[in-house]
Amino acid sequence: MRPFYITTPIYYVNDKPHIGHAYTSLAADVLARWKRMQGFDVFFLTGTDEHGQKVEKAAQDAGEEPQAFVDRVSQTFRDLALAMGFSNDGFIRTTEPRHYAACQALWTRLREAGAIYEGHYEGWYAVRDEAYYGPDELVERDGQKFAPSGAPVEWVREPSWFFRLSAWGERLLAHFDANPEFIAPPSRRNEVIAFIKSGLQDLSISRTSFSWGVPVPNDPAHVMYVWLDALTNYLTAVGYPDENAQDYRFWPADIHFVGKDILRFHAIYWPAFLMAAELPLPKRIFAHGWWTNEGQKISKSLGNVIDPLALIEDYGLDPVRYFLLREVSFGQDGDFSRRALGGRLNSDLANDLGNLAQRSLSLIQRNAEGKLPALVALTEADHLLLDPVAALPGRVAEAIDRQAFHEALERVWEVVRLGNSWIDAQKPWSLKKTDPVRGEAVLRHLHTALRGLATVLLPFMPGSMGMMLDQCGVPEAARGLADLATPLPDGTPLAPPTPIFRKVELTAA
Ligand code: ME8
Repeated sequence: MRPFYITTPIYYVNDKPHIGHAYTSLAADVLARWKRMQGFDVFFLTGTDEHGQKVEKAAQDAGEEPQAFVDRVSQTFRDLALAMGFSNDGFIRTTEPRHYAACQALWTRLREAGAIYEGHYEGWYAVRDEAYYGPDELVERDGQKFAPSGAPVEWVREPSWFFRLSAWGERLLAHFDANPEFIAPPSRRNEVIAFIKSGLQDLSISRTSFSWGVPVPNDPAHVMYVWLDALTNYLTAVGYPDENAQDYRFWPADIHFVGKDILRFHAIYWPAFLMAAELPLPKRIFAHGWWTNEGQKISKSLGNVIDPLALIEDYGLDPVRYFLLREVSFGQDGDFSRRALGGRLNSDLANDLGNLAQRSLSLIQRNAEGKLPALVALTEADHLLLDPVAALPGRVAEAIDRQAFHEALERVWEVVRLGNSWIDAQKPWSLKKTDPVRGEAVLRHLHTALRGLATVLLPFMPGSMGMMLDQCGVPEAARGLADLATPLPDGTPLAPPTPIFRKVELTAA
Protein backbone atom coordinates (compact mmCIF):
# COMPACT_ATOMS: atom_id res chain seq x y z
CA MET A 1 0.00 0.00 0.00
CA ARG A 2 1.31 3.43 -0.89
CA PRO A 3 1.92 5.67 2.15
CA PHE A 4 0.00 8.94 2.29
CA TYR A 5 0.86 11.53 4.93
CA ILE A 6 -1.58 14.33 5.82
CA THR A 7 -1.00 17.03 8.44
CA THR A 8 -2.86 19.89 10.11
CA PRO A 9 -1.15 22.85 11.74
CA ILE A 10 -0.26 22.16 15.34
CA TYR A 11 -2.42 24.61 17.26
CA TYR A 12 -1.21 27.05 19.89
CA VAL A 13 -2.35 26.15 23.36
CA ASN A 14 -2.76 29.77 24.43
CA ASP A 15 -6.51 29.30 24.31
CA LYS A 16 -9.17 26.65 23.80
CA PRO A 17 -10.07 25.46 20.28
CA HIS A 18 -12.66 27.17 18.09
CA ILE A 19 -14.35 26.59 14.78
CA GLY A 20 -11.28 27.63 12.74
CA HIS A 21 -9.18 24.86 14.27
CA ALA A 22 -11.98 22.36 13.78
CA TYR A 23 -12.25 23.41 10.13
CA THR A 24 -8.65 22.71 9.09
CA SER A 25 -8.61 19.37 10.86
CA LEU A 26 -11.96 18.44 9.35
CA ALA A 27 -10.63 18.92 5.83
CA ALA A 28 -7.63 16.77 6.70
CA ASP A 29 -9.93 14.13 8.22
CA VAL A 30 -12.12 13.89 5.13
CA LEU A 31 -9.08 13.49 2.90
CA ALA A 32 -7.60 10.89 5.28
CA ARG A 33 -10.82 8.85 5.33
CA TRP A 34 -11.15 9.08 1.55
CA LYS A 35 -7.57 7.98 0.96
CA ARG A 36 -8.04 5.03 3.32
CA MET A 37 -11.14 4.05 1.35
CA GLN A 38 -9.02 4.17 -1.79
CA GLY A 39 -6.60 1.73 -0.17
CA PHE A 40 -3.74 4.07 0.79
CA ASP A 41 -1.62 3.54 3.90
CA VAL A 42 -2.60 6.82 5.57
CA PHE A 43 -0.92 8.69 8.39
CA PHE A 44 -3.01 11.65 9.55
CA LEU A 45 -1.31 13.90 12.09
CA THR A 46 -2.55 16.75 14.25
CA GLY A 47 -1.33 18.17 17.55
CA THR A 48 -0.42 21.18 19.63
CA ASP A 49 2.26 23.88 19.49
CA GLU A 50 3.23 24.51 23.09
CA HIS A 51 6.33 26.73 23.19
CA GLY A 52 7.02 30.40 22.60
CA GLN A 53 6.33 33.72 24.22
CA LYS A 54 2.64 33.72 23.45
CA VAL A 55 2.01 30.44 25.24
CA GLU A 56 4.34 31.38 28.09
CA LYS A 57 2.39 34.60 28.58
CA ALA A 58 -0.96 32.78 28.49
CA ALA A 59 0.30 30.48 31.27
CA GLN A 60 1.41 33.48 33.33
CA ASP A 61 -1.97 35.17 32.81
CA ALA A 62 -3.67 31.97 33.99
CA GLY A 63 -1.37 31.89 37.04
CA GLU A 64 -0.07 28.42 36.13
CA GLU A 65 3.29 26.80 35.53
CA PRO A 66 3.80 26.54 31.75
CA GLN A 67 3.95 22.74 31.72
CA ALA A 68 0.76 22.31 33.77
CA PHE A 69 -0.95 24.93 31.62
CA VAL A 70 0.00 23.33 28.29
CA ASP A 71 -0.97 19.87 29.56
CA ARG A 72 -4.43 21.17 30.37
CA VAL A 73 -5.04 23.16 27.18
CA SER A 74 -3.55 20.52 24.88
CA GLN A 75 -6.14 18.10 26.25
CA THR A 76 -8.94 20.38 25.00
CA PHE A 77 -7.62 19.89 21.45
CA ARG A 78 -7.66 16.12 21.91
CA ASP A 79 -11.21 16.42 23.20
CA LEU A 80 -12.14 18.44 20.13
CA ALA A 81 -10.71 15.75 17.83
CA LEU A 82 -12.83 13.15 19.59
CA ALA A 83 -15.98 15.28 19.48
CA MET A 84 -15.49 16.07 15.78
CA GLY A 85 -14.95 12.41 14.93
CA PHE A 86 -11.42 12.98 13.61
CA SER A 87 -9.59 9.84 12.62
CA ASN A 88 -6.07 11.15 13.29
CA ASP A 89 -3.42 8.46 13.59
CA GLY A 90 -1.07 10.66 15.61
CA PHE A 91 -1.28 13.58 18.01
CA ILE A 92 1.98 15.40 18.57
CA ARG A 93 2.91 17.82 21.33
CA THR A 94 6.01 19.97 20.98
CA THR A 95 6.84 19.50 24.67
CA GLU A 96 7.49 15.76 24.13
CA PRO A 97 11.07 14.49 24.51
CA ARG A 98 10.99 12.94 21.01
CA HIS A 99 10.31 16.39 19.60
CA TYR A 100 13.23 18.01 21.46
CA ALA A 101 15.44 15.32 19.96
CA ALA A 102 14.16 15.97 16.44
CA CYS A 103 14.53 19.77 16.71
CA GLN A 104 18.05 19.49 18.06
CA ALA A 105 19.03 16.99 15.37
CA LEU A 106 17.70 19.27 12.64
CA TRP A 107 19.49 22.27 14.17
CA THR A 108 22.76 20.38 14.28
CA ARG A 109 22.34 19.34 10.67
CA LEU A 110 21.67 22.95 9.61
CA ARG A 111 24.68 24.12 11.55
CA GLU A 112 26.92 21.46 10.01
CA ALA A 113 25.67 22.45 6.57
CA GLY A 114 26.72 26.06 7.21
CA ALA A 115 23.11 27.23 6.94
CA ILE A 116 23.10 29.13 10.23
CA TYR A 117 25.32 31.68 11.92
CA GLU A 118 25.49 33.66 15.16
CA GLY A 119 24.65 37.35 15.26
CA HIS A 120 22.46 39.99 16.83
CA TYR A 121 18.78 40.62 16.09
CA GLU A 122 17.25 44.03 16.18
CA GLY A 123 13.77 44.61 14.84
CA TRP A 124 10.01 44.28 15.22
CA TYR A 125 8.35 41.17 16.65
CA ALA A 126 4.66 40.37 17.07
CA VAL A 127 4.14 37.94 19.94
CA ARG A 128 0.57 37.19 18.87
CA ASP A 129 1.80 36.03 15.44
CA GLU A 130 5.16 34.80 16.78
CA ALA A 131 6.60 36.52 13.71
CA TYR A 132 9.22 39.11 12.75
CA TYR A 133 8.21 41.97 10.48
CA GLY A 134 10.21 44.40 8.38
CA PRO A 135 9.57 48.12 9.04
CA ASP A 136 7.91 48.53 5.63
CA GLU A 137 5.36 45.82 6.46
CA LEU A 138 4.00 47.61 9.53
CA VAL A 139 0.89 49.76 9.66
CA GLU A 140 0.52 52.71 12.00
CA ARG A 141 -2.64 53.52 13.96
CA ASP A 142 -2.93 56.20 16.66
CA GLY A 143 0.85 56.52 16.75
CA GLN A 144 1.18 52.78 17.44
CA LYS A 145 2.74 50.23 15.10
CA PHE A 146 0.97 47.00 14.16
CA ALA A 147 1.71 43.92 12.08
CA PRO A 148 -0.36 43.49 8.87
CA SER A 149 -2.46 40.97 10.84
CA GLY A 150 -3.36 43.69 13.35
CA ALA A 151 -1.13 42.21 16.07
CA PRO A 152 0.84 44.70 18.20
CA VAL A 153 4.61 44.63 17.62
CA GLU A 154 7.50 45.25 19.98
CA TRP A 155 11.09 46.24 19.34
CA VAL A 156 13.43 43.36 20.08
CA ARG A 157 17.19 43.52 20.46
CA GLU A 158 19.10 40.41 21.50
CA PRO A 159 21.84 37.98 20.50
CA SER A 160 20.45 35.48 18.02
CA TRP A 161 21.25 32.68 15.65
CA PHE A 162 20.25 33.28 12.04
CA PHE A 163 19.21 31.02 9.21
CA ARG A 164 20.54 32.13 5.79
CA LEU A 165 17.08 32.46 4.30
CA SER A 166 18.34 35.08 1.82
CA ALA A 167 20.31 32.34 0.06
CA TRP A 168 17.21 30.32 -0.84
CA GLY A 169 14.95 32.68 -2.79
CA GLU A 170 15.98 31.54 -6.26
CA ARG A 171 15.89 27.87 -5.36
CA LEU A 172 12.43 28.24 -3.82
CA LEU A 173 11.13 29.95 -6.95
CA ALA A 174 12.68 27.23 -9.11
CA HIS A 175 10.98 24.59 -6.97
CA PHE A 176 7.57 26.27 -7.32
CA ASP A 177 8.12 26.49 -11.06
CA ALA A 178 9.00 22.84 -11.41
CA ASN A 179 6.16 21.79 -9.07
CA PRO A 180 3.07 23.83 -9.92
CA GLU A 181 1.04 21.78 -7.42
CA PHE A 182 3.29 22.69 -4.49
CA ILE A 183 1.23 25.65 -3.24
CA ALA A 184 -2.55 25.78 -3.58
CA PRO A 185 -4.79 27.52 -4.36
CA PRO A 186 -3.01 29.39 -7.20
CA SER A 187 -3.89 32.87 -5.89
CA ARG A 188 -1.98 32.09 -2.70
CA ARG A 189 0.91 30.75 -4.70
CA ASN A 190 1.22 34.09 -6.44
CA GLU A 191 1.33 35.90 -3.09
CA VAL A 192 4.19 33.72 -1.93
CA ILE A 193 6.10 34.28 -5.16
CA ALA A 194 5.64 38.06 -4.86
CA PHE A 195 6.90 37.97 -1.28
CA ILE A 196 10.04 36.08 -2.27
CA LYS A 197 10.66 38.39 -5.23
CA SER A 198 10.53 41.38 -2.90
CA GLY A 199 13.71 39.94 -1.29
CA LEU A 200 14.23 37.52 1.59
CA GLN A 201 16.08 38.56 4.75
CA ASP A 202 17.99 36.10 6.91
CA LEU A 203 15.75 34.75 9.65
CA SER A 204 16.36 35.02 13.37
CA ILE A 205 15.92 31.48 14.70
CA SER A 206 16.75 31.74 18.39
CA ARG A 207 15.75 33.90 21.34
CA THR A 208 17.44 34.69 24.65
CA SER A 209 14.84 36.89 26.33
CA PHE A 210 12.71 33.99 27.58
CA SER A 211 13.25 30.28 28.11
CA TRP A 212 10.01 28.42 27.24
CA GLY A 213 11.33 26.56 24.24
CA VAL A 214 13.71 23.93 22.93
CA PRO A 215 17.30 24.73 24.02
CA VAL A 216 19.77 25.36 21.20
CA PRO A 217 22.43 22.60 21.14
CA ASN A 218 25.71 23.79 22.68
CA ASP A 219 24.30 27.25 23.39
CA PRO A 220 21.80 26.86 26.24
CA ALA A 221 21.23 30.60 26.72
CA HIS A 222 19.17 30.39 23.52
CA VAL A 223 15.86 28.66 22.84
CA MET A 224 14.81 27.93 19.27
CA TYR A 225 12.44 30.30 17.49
CA VAL A 226 9.01 28.77 17.99
CA TRP A 227 8.37 28.38 14.24
CA LEU A 228 11.52 26.33 13.64
CA ASP A 229 10.46 24.20 16.60
CA ALA A 230 6.82 23.97 15.41
CA LEU A 231 7.47 23.11 11.75
CA THR A 232 9.80 20.30 12.78
CA ASN A 233 6.81 18.49 14.31
CA TYR A 234 5.98 17.06 10.89
CA LEU A 235 9.32 15.22 10.93
CA THR A 236 9.25 14.28 14.62
CA ALA A 237 5.97 12.47 14.21
CA VAL A 238 7.37 10.07 11.63
CA GLY A 239 10.47 9.22 13.63
CA TYR A 240 13.08 11.79 12.54
CA PRO A 241 16.06 11.80 13.08
CA ASP A 242 15.86 7.99 12.82
CA GLU A 243 15.49 7.68 9.06
CA ASN A 244 15.16 3.91 9.53
CA ALA A 245 12.14 4.32 11.81
CA GLN A 246 9.14 2.40 10.55
CA ASP A 247 7.02 5.52 10.15
CA TYR A 248 9.72 7.38 8.26
CA ARG A 249 8.27 5.81 5.11
CA PHE A 250 5.62 8.56 5.32
CA TRP A 251 8.16 11.35 4.68
CA PRO A 252 7.85 13.51 2.64
CA ALA A 253 4.32 14.55 3.58
CA ASP A 254 1.76 14.42 0.78
CA ILE A 255 -0.07 17.48 2.02
CA HIS A 256 0.16 20.09 4.78
CA PHE A 257 -3.22 21.73 5.39
CA VAL A 258 -2.88 25.26 6.78
CA GLY A 259 -4.88 28.47 7.07
CA LYS A 260 -3.83 31.36 4.85
CA ASP A 261 -2.39 33.16 7.90
CA ILE A 262 0.50 30.72 8.19
CA LEU A 263 1.27 30.03 4.55
CA ARG A 264 4.49 32.06 4.59
CA PHE A 265 5.95 29.82 7.28
CA HIS A 266 5.02 26.65 5.42
CA ALA A 267 5.79 27.68 1.86
CA ILE A 268 8.99 29.66 2.46
CA TYR A 269 10.67 28.91 5.79
CA TRP A 270 9.86 25.21 5.92
CA PRO A 271 11.06 24.22 2.42
CA ALA A 272 14.15 26.41 2.89
CA PHE A 273 15.01 24.63 6.18
CA LEU A 274 14.48 21.26 4.52
CA MET A 275 16.53 22.08 1.45
CA ALA A 276 19.35 23.36 3.66
CA ALA A 277 19.20 20.11 5.64
CA GLU A 278 19.07 18.12 2.39
CA LEU A 279 15.77 16.53 3.30
CA PRO A 280 12.93 15.93 0.82
CA LEU A 281 10.21 18.59 0.61
CA PRO A 282 6.50 18.03 1.25
CA LYS A 283 4.52 17.59 -1.97
CA ARG A 284 1.80 20.13 -1.40
CA ILE A 285 0.69 22.92 0.91
CA PHE A 286 -2.95 23.93 0.78
CA ALA A 287 -3.87 27.24 2.42
CA HIS A 288 -7.60 27.56 3.03
CA GLY A 289 -9.54 30.74 3.72
CA TRP A 290 -10.82 32.46 6.79
CA TRP A 291 -14.16 32.14 8.57
CA THR A 292 -15.94 35.18 9.89
CA ASN A 293 -18.91 34.99 12.27
CA GLU A 294 -22.11 36.60 10.99
CA GLY A 295 -19.94 39.02 9.01
CA GLN A 296 -17.47 39.83 11.80
CA LYS A 297 -13.89 38.80 12.35
CA ILE A 298 -13.78 36.03 14.97
CA SER A 299 -11.93 37.21 18.03
CA LYS A 300 -11.85 36.73 21.74
CA SER A 301 -12.11 40.45 22.38
CA LEU A 302 -15.30 40.69 20.30
CA GLY A 303 -16.65 37.74 22.29
CA ASN A 304 -17.89 35.99 19.12
CA VAL A 305 -15.70 32.89 19.10
CA ILE A 306 -17.68 29.91 17.80
CA ASP A 307 -17.41 26.84 19.99
CA PRO A 308 -17.68 23.72 17.81
CA LEU A 309 -18.95 21.71 20.78
CA ALA A 310 -21.96 24.01 21.15
CA LEU A 311 -22.77 23.61 17.43
CA ILE A 312 -22.52 19.83 17.65
CA GLU A 313 -24.88 19.95 20.62
CA ASP A 314 -27.43 22.05 18.73
CA TYR A 315 -27.26 20.56 15.21
CA GLY A 316 -25.54 17.18 15.52
CA LEU A 317 -21.99 16.36 14.43
CA ASP A 318 -22.52 15.40 10.80
CA PRO A 319 -24.59 18.45 9.84
CA VAL A 320 -21.74 20.61 11.21
CA ARG A 321 -19.13 18.62 9.27
CA TYR A 322 -21.23 18.81 6.11
CA PHE A 323 -21.95 22.52 6.43
CA LEU A 324 -18.32 23.57 6.93
CA LEU A 325 -17.17 21.86 3.75
CA ARG A 326 -20.28 22.54 1.66
CA GLU A 327 -20.99 26.17 2.39
CA VAL A 328 -17.70 27.68 1.20
CA SER A 329 -15.33 26.79 -1.63
CA PHE A 330 -12.30 25.33 0.11
CA GLY A 331 -9.62 28.00 -0.25
CA GLN A 332 -12.03 30.97 -0.12
CA ASP A 333 -13.07 32.98 2.92
CA GLY A 334 -16.52 32.27 4.28
CA ASP A 335 -19.08 33.60 6.68
CA PHE A 336 -20.56 31.42 9.38
CA SER A 337 -24.18 31.81 10.39
CA ARG A 338 -26.48 29.54 12.32
CA ARG A 339 -29.25 30.30 9.90
CA ALA A 340 -27.16 29.04 6.97
CA LEU A 341 -26.19 25.91 8.91
CA GLY A 342 -29.81 25.18 9.83
CA GLY A 343 -30.86 25.84 6.23
CA ARG A 344 -28.36 23.32 4.83
CA LEU A 345 -29.40 20.74 7.42
CA ASN A 346 -33.08 21.13 6.61
CA SER A 347 -32.85 21.29 2.83
CA ASP A 348 -29.78 19.30 1.75
CA LEU A 349 -29.66 16.69 4.49
CA ALA A 350 -33.18 16.19 5.85
CA ASN A 351 -35.13 16.95 2.64
CA ASP A 352 -32.96 15.90 -0.28
CA LEU A 353 -30.87 13.04 1.04
CA GLY A 354 -32.89 12.00 4.09
CA ASN A 355 -36.18 11.81 2.24
CA LEU A 356 -34.69 9.89 -0.67
CA ALA A 357 -33.43 7.27 1.77
CA GLN A 358 -36.56 7.20 3.88
CA ARG A 359 -38.88 6.94 0.88
CA SER A 360 -36.86 4.21 -0.83
CA LEU A 361 -36.19 2.07 2.22
CA SER A 362 -39.71 2.24 3.60
CA LEU A 363 -41.08 1.15 0.20
CA ILE A 364 -38.78 -1.87 0.36
CA GLN A 365 -40.34 -2.67 3.74
CA ARG A 366 -43.88 -2.20 2.54
CA ASN A 367 -43.74 -3.58 -1.01
CA ALA A 368 -40.92 -6.12 -0.84
CA GLU A 369 -41.33 -7.55 2.67
CA GLY A 370 -38.14 -5.90 3.87
CA LYS A 371 -35.95 -7.97 1.54
CA LEU A 372 -33.61 -6.58 -1.08
CA PRO A 373 -35.29 -7.14 -4.47
CA ALA A 374 -33.36 -9.11 -7.09
CA LEU A 375 -30.97 -7.52 -9.56
CA VAL A 376 -32.39 -7.40 -13.07
CA ALA A 377 -31.31 -6.06 -16.45
CA LEU A 378 -31.44 -2.27 -16.76
CA THR A 379 -33.90 -0.36 -18.93
CA GLU A 380 -33.03 2.90 -20.60
CA ALA A 381 -34.70 4.81 -17.77
CA ASP A 382 -32.60 2.90 -15.23
CA HIS A 383 -29.40 3.95 -16.94
CA LEU A 384 -30.42 7.58 -16.42
CA LEU A 385 -30.06 7.02 -12.68
CA LEU A 386 -27.46 4.28 -12.42
CA ASP A 387 -24.86 5.57 -14.87
CA PRO A 388 -24.34 8.79 -12.88
CA VAL A 389 -24.29 6.72 -9.68
CA ALA A 390 -21.55 4.51 -11.11
CA ALA A 391 -19.56 7.54 -12.28
CA LEU A 392 -19.80 9.25 -8.89
CA PRO A 393 -16.75 7.76 -7.08
CA GLY A 394 -14.48 8.86 -9.92
CA ARG A 395 -15.93 12.36 -10.03
CA VAL A 396 -15.70 12.74 -6.25
CA ALA A 397 -12.10 11.45 -6.26
CA GLU A 398 -11.14 13.99 -8.90
CA ALA A 399 -12.49 16.87 -6.78
CA ILE A 400 -11.06 15.58 -3.49
CA ASP A 401 -7.63 15.17 -5.05
CA ARG A 402 -7.74 18.93 -5.70
CA GLN A 403 -9.08 19.49 -2.15
CA ALA A 404 -12.24 20.90 -3.78
CA PHE A 405 -14.46 19.45 -1.06
CA HIS A 406 -17.39 21.73 -1.91
CA GLU A 407 -17.27 20.51 -5.52
CA ALA A 408 -17.17 16.89 -4.41
CA LEU A 409 -20.35 17.52 -2.43
CA GLU A 410 -21.98 19.33 -5.35
CA ARG A 411 -21.30 16.31 -7.55
CA VAL A 412 -22.95 14.08 -4.93
CA TRP A 413 -25.99 16.31 -4.61
CA GLU A 414 -26.51 16.32 -8.35
CA VAL A 415 -27.09 12.59 -8.01
CA VAL A 416 -29.21 13.01 -4.86
CA ARG A 417 -31.51 15.39 -6.74
CA LEU A 418 -31.52 13.07 -9.73
CA GLY A 419 -32.58 10.24 -7.40
CA ASN A 420 -35.51 12.30 -6.15
CA SER A 421 -36.72 13.20 -9.61
CA TRP A 422 -36.23 9.60 -10.77
CA ILE A 423 -38.33 8.20 -7.93
CA ASP A 424 -41.05 10.77 -8.71
CA ALA A 425 -41.03 9.73 -12.37
CA GLN A 426 -40.99 5.98 -11.69
CA LYS A 427 -43.66 6.13 -8.96
CA PRO A 428 -42.69 2.83 -7.31
CA TRP A 429 -45.51 3.28 -4.73
CA SER A 430 -48.13 2.65 -7.42
CA LEU A 431 -46.32 -0.18 -9.23
CA LYS A 432 -47.09 -2.79 -6.60
CA LYS A 433 -50.58 -3.07 -8.06
CA THR A 434 -49.96 -2.29 -11.73
CA ASP A 435 -46.59 -3.95 -12.42
CA PRO A 436 -45.06 -5.62 -9.35
CA VAL A 437 -42.04 -6.98 -11.28
CA ARG A 438 -41.09 -3.50 -12.45
CA GLY A 439 -41.88 -2.18 -8.97
CA GLU A 440 -39.28 -4.45 -7.41
CA ALA A 441 -36.69 -3.54 -10.06
CA VAL A 442 -37.18 0.16 -9.33
CA LEU A 443 -36.68 -0.44 -5.60
CA ARG A 444 -33.51 -2.40 -6.25
CA HIS A 445 -32.12 0.44 -8.34
CA LEU A 446 -32.98 2.99 -5.67
CA HIS A 447 -31.11 0.83 -3.19
CA THR A 448 -28.07 0.72 -5.50
CA ALA A 449 -28.16 4.51 -5.75
CA LEU A 450 -28.43 4.96 -1.97
CA ARG A 451 -25.57 2.59 -1.33
CA GLY A 452 -23.37 4.49 -3.80
CA LEU A 453 -24.29 7.85 -2.29
CA ALA A 454 -23.78 6.78 1.32
CA THR A 455 -20.44 5.19 0.47
CA VAL A 456 -18.92 8.26 -1.16
CA LEU A 457 -20.31 10.41 1.65
CA LEU A 458 -18.83 8.27 4.44
CA PRO A 459 -15.66 10.39 4.81
CA PHE A 460 -17.76 13.56 5.19
CA MET A 461 -20.43 12.18 7.54
CA PRO A 462 -19.10 8.91 8.98
CA GLY A 463 -21.77 8.49 11.67
CA SER A 464 -24.92 9.16 9.69
CA MET A 465 -23.73 7.51 6.48
CA GLY A 466 -22.69 4.49 8.55
CA MET A 467 -26.28 4.42 9.77
CA MET A 468 -27.58 4.69 6.23
CA LEU A 469 -25.39 1.79 5.13
CA ASP A 470 -26.64 -0.21 8.15
CA GLN A 471 -30.19 0.45 6.98
CA CYS A 472 -29.17 -0.61 3.47
CA GLY A 473 -27.86 -3.90 4.89
CA VAL A 474 -24.27 -3.24 3.73
CA PRO A 475 -21.85 -5.09 6.04
CA GLU A 476 -19.04 -3.05 7.64
CA ALA A 477 -16.49 -4.95 5.57
CA ALA A 478 -18.17 -3.97 2.29
CA ARG A 479 -18.09 -0.19 2.61
CA GLY A 480 -14.98 0.58 0.57
CA LEU A 481 -15.08 2.17 -2.86
CA ALA A 482 -13.94 -1.05 -4.51
CA ASP A 483 -16.81 -2.95 -2.84
CA LEU A 484 -19.32 -0.99 -4.90
CA ALA A 485 -18.48 -3.32 -7.79
CA THR A 486 -19.90 -6.29 -5.86
CA PRO A 487 -23.71 -6.22 -5.58
CA LEU A 488 -25.33 -7.24 -2.28
CA PRO A 489 -27.01 -10.66 -2.48
CA ASP A 490 -30.65 -10.62 -3.62
CA GLY A 491 -32.99 -11.04 -0.68
CA THR A 492 -30.63 -9.44 1.90
CA PRO A 493 -32.94 -8.63 4.84
CA LEU A 494 -33.25 -4.91 5.59
CA ALA A 495 -34.35 -3.44 8.93
CA PRO A 496 -37.15 -0.85 8.88
CA PRO A 497 -35.60 2.61 8.30
CA THR A 498 -35.58 5.45 10.80
CA PRO A 499 -34.97 9.08 9.79
CA ILE A 500 -31.27 9.96 9.87
CA PHE A 501 -31.44 13.76 9.92
CA ARG A 502 -33.74 15.88 12.04
CA LYS A 503 -34.84 19.32 10.92
CA VAL A 504 -34.25 22.35 13.13
CA GLU A 505 -36.07 25.66 13.60
CA LEU A 506 -34.22 28.36 11.69
CA THR A 507 -32.92 31.14 13.92
CA ALA A 508 -33.74 34.72 13.00
CA ALA A 509 -30.15 35.88 12.31
O1 ME8 B 1 -0.68 29.34 13.82
N1 ME8 B 1 -10.86 30.58 9.94
O2 ME8 B 1 -1.53 28.04 15.52
P1 ME8 B 1 -2.99 28.67 15.73
C1 ME8 B 1 -10.25 29.50 9.43
N2 ME8 B 1 0.84 27.14 16.09
N3 ME8 B 1 -9.24 28.86 10.03
C2 ME8 B 1 -8.80 29.32 11.20
C3 ME8 B 1 -9.40 30.45 11.81
C4 ME8 B 1 -10.48 31.10 11.13
N4 ME8 B 1 -11.10 32.16 11.61
N5 ME8 B 1 -8.74 30.68 12.97
C5 ME8 B 1 -7.79 29.71 13.09
C6 ME8 B 1 -0.57 28.49 14.68
N6 ME8 B 1 -7.81 28.89 12.02
C7 ME8 B 1 0.74 27.73 14.81
C8 ME8 B 1 0.83 26.70 13.70
S1 ME8 B 1 2.10 24.73 12.39
C9 ME8 B 1 3.64 24.11 12.32
C10 ME8 B 1 2.11 25.91 13.68
C11 ME8 B 1 -6.96 27.70 11.79
O3 ME8 B 1 -3.52 28.04 16.97
C12 ME8 B 1 -6.12 27.81 10.53
O4 ME8 B 1 -5.71 26.53 10.14
O5 ME8 B 1 -2.94 30.15 15.67
C13 ME8 B 1 -4.91 28.56 11.02
O6 ME8 B 1 -3.80 28.40 10.16
C14 ME8 B 1 -4.68 27.87 12.34
O7 ME8 B 1 -6.01 27.63 12.85
C15 ME8 B 1 -3.87 28.72 13.30
O8 ME8 B 1 -3.82 28.09 14.53
